[in-house]
Amino acid sequence: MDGTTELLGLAREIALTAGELVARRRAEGVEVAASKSSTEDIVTFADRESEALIRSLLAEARPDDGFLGEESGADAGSSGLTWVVDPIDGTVNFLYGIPHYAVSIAVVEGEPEPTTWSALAGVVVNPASGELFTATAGGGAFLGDRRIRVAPPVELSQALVGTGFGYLAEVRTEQAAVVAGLIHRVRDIRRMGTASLDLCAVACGRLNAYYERGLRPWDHAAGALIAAESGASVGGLRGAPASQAFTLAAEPTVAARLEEVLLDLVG
Ligand code: LIP
Repeated sequence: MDGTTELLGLAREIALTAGELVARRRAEGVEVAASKSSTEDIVTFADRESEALIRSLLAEARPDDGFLGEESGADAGSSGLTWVVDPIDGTVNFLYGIPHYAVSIAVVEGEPEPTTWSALAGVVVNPASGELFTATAGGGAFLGDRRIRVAPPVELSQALVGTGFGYLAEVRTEQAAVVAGLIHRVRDIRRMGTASLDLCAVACGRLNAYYERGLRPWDHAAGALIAAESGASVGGLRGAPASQAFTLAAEPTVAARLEEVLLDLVG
């Protein structure tokens, strides 16, 4: 068993354990702990509890690795590997009881910077549905035990496109203007609220494309690897890597067609 397979096994085990906790807390009722960048950008007690659990299990199993989490920040390690964690991606869906949120865990090599890291393994689990998406670098992408592939190319007018919006009203207004310029050019738009699951949706053909501006590293670390391993093109605009500036995932032909329109709309 090579190191990447072992890393995936650990990520899978910990994501499932955290997912069980998250599902339990949802059933018990969810309380907001605080707001962050805006009143809409909330963190629940379950977010914090899930990340603390993940962080402690990783520290026990891999004490020399680094950690980068949405709620508790970063610790550099000495091994050259960093675990990038979103303890509950889709927090607003989780708060409202919309069964579309995820625990996302990735392990990357190099600096914990999306534009330079090499993702080695990633896991995205939806505690509400039980769906578990996984991938290792060069090992393919899976939903459960089933290998998943990006949907075949389609004309842009037939593409079902996912996207998301930021927590600042003025940013959402700009993002909505892009959607307004795009929506008549594609089959339809889906805003499902969880970047990691949107990337996994591209990986298994439930979306033809997904794009978003403003994602944080933990939002896309695992989902981007899963999408790339499914055969999707994953990156930013103009050949840049996926980052907070822009993330676009789609079958390569669809990605090129969508990027051309997006470049006109975002400038
Ligand atoms: C969410 C992302 C989603 C984005 C939301 C939010 P969070 O992450 O997964 O794609 O549109 O605004 O950023 O905050 O729930 O971890």
